[in-house]
Amino acid sequence: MTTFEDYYRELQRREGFKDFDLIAIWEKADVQAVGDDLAQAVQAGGLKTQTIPIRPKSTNQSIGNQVEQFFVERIKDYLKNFDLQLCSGAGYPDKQLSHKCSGRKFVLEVKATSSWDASDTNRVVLTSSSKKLRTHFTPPINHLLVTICYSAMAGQYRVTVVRLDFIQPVTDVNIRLEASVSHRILAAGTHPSREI
Ligand SMILES: [Ca+2]
Repeated sequence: MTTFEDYYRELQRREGFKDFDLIAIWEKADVQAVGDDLAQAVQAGGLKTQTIPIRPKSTNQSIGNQVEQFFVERIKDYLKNFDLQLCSGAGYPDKQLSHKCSGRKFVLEVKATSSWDASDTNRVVLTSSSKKLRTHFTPPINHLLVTICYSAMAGQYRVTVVRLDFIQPVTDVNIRLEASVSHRILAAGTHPSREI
């Protein structure tokens, strides 16, 4: 296993960028402030009691997306000290939290899952590029992963648990190198090709 900090160092080396400080240590006061505001908003917005509207015949992936969208849209109205915003463009992170007073921005990635299982080894992909971090954020950059757990009882979907992970530089991550091609790369390639 690698730490998140080591991953970013290696990633930037591969991307050809100078070492930019992409992950900072969470200060205790920020962990408290962010956690408290999210907790009171979950409570005030009734996020664990509301029924989540899910379109009939949705796939599991689509249900997860609808849960996430419901949660994000609703909690926005109840946060007192932070603004939850989309982080525009594809890739990590999908959201950001802005502190209303200072304007300080926190990286926020939201995932929805049907249950929290401490023995589950399925991959939860965070990032494969530093582009958005470098263009949207300035150090110190704190990363928050919000996992929304939901369940369906008699066809009614509800949020059961909202788990916050304040990711630190020393947090362990798995790295998987991937190779990909594009039509453009293939078209420009010198390997034999043939169209039939
Ligand atoms: Ca997401």
